[in-house]
Amino acid sequence: FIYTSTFAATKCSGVHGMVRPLMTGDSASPFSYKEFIHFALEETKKYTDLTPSTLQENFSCLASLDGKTQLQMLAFESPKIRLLRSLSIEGSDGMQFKGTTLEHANHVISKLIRSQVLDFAVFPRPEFDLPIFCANFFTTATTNIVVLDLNPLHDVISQKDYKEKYYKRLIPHALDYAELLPWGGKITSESLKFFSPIVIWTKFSPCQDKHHALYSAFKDYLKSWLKLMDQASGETEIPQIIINLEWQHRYLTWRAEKDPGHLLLRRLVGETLAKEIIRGFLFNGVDDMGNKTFLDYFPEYKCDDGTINPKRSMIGKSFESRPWNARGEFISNTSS
Ligand code: BLA
Repeated sequence: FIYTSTFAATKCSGVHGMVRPLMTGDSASPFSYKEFIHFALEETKKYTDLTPSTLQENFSCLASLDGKTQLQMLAFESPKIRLLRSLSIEGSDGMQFKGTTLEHANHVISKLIRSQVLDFAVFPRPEFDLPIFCANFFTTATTNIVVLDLNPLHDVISQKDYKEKYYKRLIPHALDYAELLPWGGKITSESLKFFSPIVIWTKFSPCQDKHHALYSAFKDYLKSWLKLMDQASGETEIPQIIINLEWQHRYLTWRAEKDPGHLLLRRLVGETLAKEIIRGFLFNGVDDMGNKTFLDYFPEYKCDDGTINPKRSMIGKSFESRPWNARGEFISNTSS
């Protein structure tokens, strides 16, 4: 349905379901996330048959309003995977954004020289309480912002059995990355509840070593997720399936409303198309997996007039250092 958009973003000649080279001039880019996507698809195919999702027909490849950025979207499903989807964005020199009134947007956007974005996620079907695979990498010439995690479907702070089930064996492994990809500092406090004890949250200036470490971590985390998926047997009890469904819907609802990338996406493709990409593609399911609204799940964002507070965070940023210890225990925000 994106082609009916009133906005000027145009479809480009991407090959259906394929990752293909992007942009003129991108040969000089320091790196690309294409190899990450290629690896992810090939590795996943070792474990399961991937069928192109119907979303693939609606969303595939777009050029941004400025014509200098390309958005590439891929979507698949499998017997245990409700949706595996990827959005990658590659920008070129001189990418321009016009007409913004938001100073912050201008600040962020002014740094978007040769930017690369990867938003890669795998959502299990509701019969499974598997974590959600989540890789969000935002890269400019000067900065990398990275979140790589198996986002827990259930609360890992209060539900010890869930934490044991999926993370216990992975925790020592995750610590191996802590040196090269250290904790990225204070973070939107609400996000923490969506992260697991093995989350890699980091920021760094681009360099080959870091990029290499990130690629290794991405491969390791995806392999770990695929092994968990392989071993998982689907829930047959309806009440448990409903609980899984609701928690996945809650997660989608959070991200569809408050993900930090939305502002940039809106600047790139316009308000209407960004909304379609966010609700119809990236967080597909938000409009049909449950009836609850954002404010049902997160009432603290309710304004006096009943609207959603546009602030990303009500609590503010905290967690200066990693709030999980080496045993994967949550050590609160004592150091925040
Ligand atoms: C910044 N992205 C961030 C930050 C986090 C995340 C934690 C740091 C700012 C903060 O503290 O919130 C990522 N946050 C997540 C994820 C979850 C979460 C994955 O709660 C999951 C539950 N990032 C993208 C895409 C774009 C993008 C697709 O994934 C752009 C199209 C951009 N992320 C982006 C930008 C920033 C950012 C521009 C800096 C913006 C800012 O700090 O305001």
